[in-house]
Amino acid sequence: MSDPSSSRRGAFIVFEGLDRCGKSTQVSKLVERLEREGRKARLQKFPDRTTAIGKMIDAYLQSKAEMDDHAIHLLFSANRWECAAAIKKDLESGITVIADRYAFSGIAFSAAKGLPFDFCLQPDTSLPLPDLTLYLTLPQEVASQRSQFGEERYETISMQQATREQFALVAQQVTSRHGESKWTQVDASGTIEQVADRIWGLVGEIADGIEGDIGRLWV
Ligand code: Z5A
Ligand code: MG
Repeated sequence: MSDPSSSRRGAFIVFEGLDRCGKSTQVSKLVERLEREGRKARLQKFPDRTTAIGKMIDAYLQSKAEMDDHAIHLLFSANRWECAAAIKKDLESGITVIADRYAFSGIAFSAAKGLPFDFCLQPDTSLPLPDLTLYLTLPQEVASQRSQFGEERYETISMQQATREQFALVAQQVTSRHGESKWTQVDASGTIEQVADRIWGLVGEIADGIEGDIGRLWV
């Protein structure tokens, strides 16, 4: 465990992946495990449906409201920006922040709908840069059989396939601009415990804190 008097900041770890691959389950498991080991950790879900912007996003996702594709894309980004200062503050005070989706979902889902990739990338420029993104992968047939798949907008096989292709382009952008260590693909098949152990092995030392400043996304 890290020396509490050290000047290390908390790590920013993001979970990404297609629907029902187990992100929310694994984010909770990781936060619990870090806390059990005496480290401070906080979960940050995106979209954060509790804010005023988040409520508009929630209505859109549940098909209770319609919105222009560009407008909803910008709202997803605005929802991250309204949480950015709190994320930075926590990282600086030594808390590990674990995000359940982030800007990478924003790009992949909107680009899959047909918006230009560069337009999708721009609004999140300069947000806190994740120190590690864990991209969970699971065969579509397994994900589709999990509970509640198909209840919200985007939860169709064709949309998931298009989004998978866009996530591959997002991964290229992250690794070429920020380095190979920033994006790691994780096999999300197996039991919840097996996946959690796999993830624990990948998180490794960064859970003890990070030396150096928080980076800026795409900068
Ligand atoms: N979206 C966007 O367009 N733009 C953006 O900028 C952002 C998001 C941030 C809602 O996201 C939608 O918003 C999403 C992307 C879009 N659209 N789609 N499609 P969300 O994060 O709120 O979605 P969600 O409702 O949380 O679902 P999810 O994230 O897709 O699911 P998950 O978190 O990956 O899976 P889970 O909830 O952990 O697990 C699903 C079920 O499987 C559950 O019953 C678990 O108990 C079970 N499970 C989990 N792991 C296992 C294992 N290993 N074995 C067996 N069963 C398991
Ligand atoms: Mg989830």
